[in-house]
Amino acid sequence: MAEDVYKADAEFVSRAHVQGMDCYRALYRRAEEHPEEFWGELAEKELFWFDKWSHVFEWNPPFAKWFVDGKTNVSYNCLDRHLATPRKNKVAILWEGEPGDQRMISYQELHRLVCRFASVLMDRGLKAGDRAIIYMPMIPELPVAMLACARLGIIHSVVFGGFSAEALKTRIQDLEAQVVITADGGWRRGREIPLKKAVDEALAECPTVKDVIVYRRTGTPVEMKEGRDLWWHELDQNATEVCPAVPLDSEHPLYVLYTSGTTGKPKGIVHSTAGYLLQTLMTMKWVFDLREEDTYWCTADIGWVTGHSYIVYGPLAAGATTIMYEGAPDYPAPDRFWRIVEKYRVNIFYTSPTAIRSFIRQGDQWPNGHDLSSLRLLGSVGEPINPAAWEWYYKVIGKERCPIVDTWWQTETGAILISAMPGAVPQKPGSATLPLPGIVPDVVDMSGKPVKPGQEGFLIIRRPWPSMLRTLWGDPRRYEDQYWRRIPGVYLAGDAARRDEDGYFWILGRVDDVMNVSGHRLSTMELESALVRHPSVAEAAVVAKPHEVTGQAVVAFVTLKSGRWDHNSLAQDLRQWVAHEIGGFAKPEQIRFTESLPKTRSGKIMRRLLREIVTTQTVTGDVTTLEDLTVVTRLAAQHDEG
Ligand code: 7RM
Repeated sequence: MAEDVYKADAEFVSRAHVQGMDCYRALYRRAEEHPEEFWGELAEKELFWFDKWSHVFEWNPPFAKWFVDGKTNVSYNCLDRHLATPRKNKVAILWEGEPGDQRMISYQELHRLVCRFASVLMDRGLKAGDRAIIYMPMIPELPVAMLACARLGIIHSVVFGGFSAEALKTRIQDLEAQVVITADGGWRRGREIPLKKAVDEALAECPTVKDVIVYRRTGTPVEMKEGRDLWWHELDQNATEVCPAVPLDSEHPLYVLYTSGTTGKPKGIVHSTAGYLLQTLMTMKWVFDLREEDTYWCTADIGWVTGHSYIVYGPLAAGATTIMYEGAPDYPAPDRFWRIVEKYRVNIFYTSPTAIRSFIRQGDQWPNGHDLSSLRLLGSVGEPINPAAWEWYYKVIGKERCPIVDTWWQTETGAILISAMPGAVPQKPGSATLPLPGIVPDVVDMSGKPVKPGQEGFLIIRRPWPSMLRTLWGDPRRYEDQYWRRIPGVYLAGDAARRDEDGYFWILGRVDDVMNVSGHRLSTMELESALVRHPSVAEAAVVAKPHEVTGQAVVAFVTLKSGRWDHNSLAQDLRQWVAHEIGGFAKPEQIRFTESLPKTRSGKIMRRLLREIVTTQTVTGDVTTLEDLTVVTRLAAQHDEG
């Protein structure tokens, strides 16, 4: 089968960090044969250390330690060490608010802001090991808060601003946070997201929280609770600018990020200090081929892992200029992203397949109306990118000049693990291509045996890597069960994949009860348990159906408690309910009421059948259909698997 293969041109290759396949192979081989030397040399060369480690790594499966006994600090590496270099006055964060306001913050200035805020946190009695929840819009004070926490060793957990008060509450409770850092609100499509209001609602049942620090972004009046709520700008008046970074153990937890798993309860992914820092930094060079003069833009929200690793920690550790945009891609018009690319002469642009597909839908006139000639490299993340979207991205955005890096990774992996190095590895549309140095993935069957090229199987990683998750917050058992037990001794990613004759990886999507809508992870169980908490609902079964733009869309099958219900208004209520319980982004596209759900004799809902129904039967638009599933139920009973 002839496949399209794309290679970077000679000019790109001649200036790339890694030039040509031989270079890639040599690097990969060295990492595979001598992992300790490989990572040890990089850690020594690329990071600042207060105290050097005693050995590179320790592996007590499934628990890994990297750069054991070393002392470093992520905030120091992202800020202080640049101040003695020409980066001192380089723009670190280039920010644009949705209304069009703009800030350019140099490394020196960012350092100052971070020190001031860290001194505020210290004054409030917070110290290494304490926990902070950060619930903020996409404004510079969000990375300032993250870096201030990192400076003192306060473990932070950023909660995406699209999550509801309810979702925020469960995260605060699970983390037993002492402080919540938030803002009055943020802008999205011209409307205000009332963050402080959600915090007030969440905190009714969060006894551990002593302080709420509120940054004024929108200026809308908010209620301030006496003895609990404090204005950022008032605290800042007593801040000091001398607030040294605390030397922290390599393994000190940097942050916890909650992500959807296969149960109703989100998992708190715990990331470390040194290993995480090193691998996010290295991938900035290997994958994004970062140069000193680049303007780099990752369009993710910092509330997701992509924003943590590739807006904040990776780029700042690398001394990059990282763009941060507050609002929606289509506000005030569908060319907002291209306006930003043109205005700031963006060189590296990293976005999601969902965004690309929605650009395709809006029409080529929007990008074509702007000068995109500054772009040198394009990236994709979050979901499989279909070849048609890849080709469009390549032609219409990259003008057939820019390599595309399709980057496979997860909240759990911390950094990109499978991706082309653009000056070395030829790209095939739809494939994440080859593993990065130090990463040993494979595709295996249920028993852990590698499958033949071209065959579908489970994606696994054979060896630990520096930025891998260390555990699940408060639940080391679940960590072991989820990732290391089902196929003993290897990391189970939860994705299906195949590998072609050239060793290229093709990621096919999740194999567990995790859905991927617009690159956002959603759990089947989490949605179902939210739905059954509604007083009208008896049972709910949630499945994903393919969607042209968002990759997948949520369809909820619902059986009701006895009573008389108006299905149309109830469907609206239930969508609202999900927004309340989880967040607006999780609203099912369709709610289908049914008399019964197909089940096995042991009572397990057969989601596979429901998936078949939603993929094979075309249902137009947002209509709610009443459907009798008794036929399917009978069928299911015959094919009982339970
Ligand atoms: C970074 C991020 C992880 C899941 C993962 C995959 C899917 C991510 C790609 C991809 C195909 C890609 N973290 N995924 N990147 N699938 N090609 N390049 O997205 O934790 O939110 O999601 O996303 O299913 O398991 S995440």
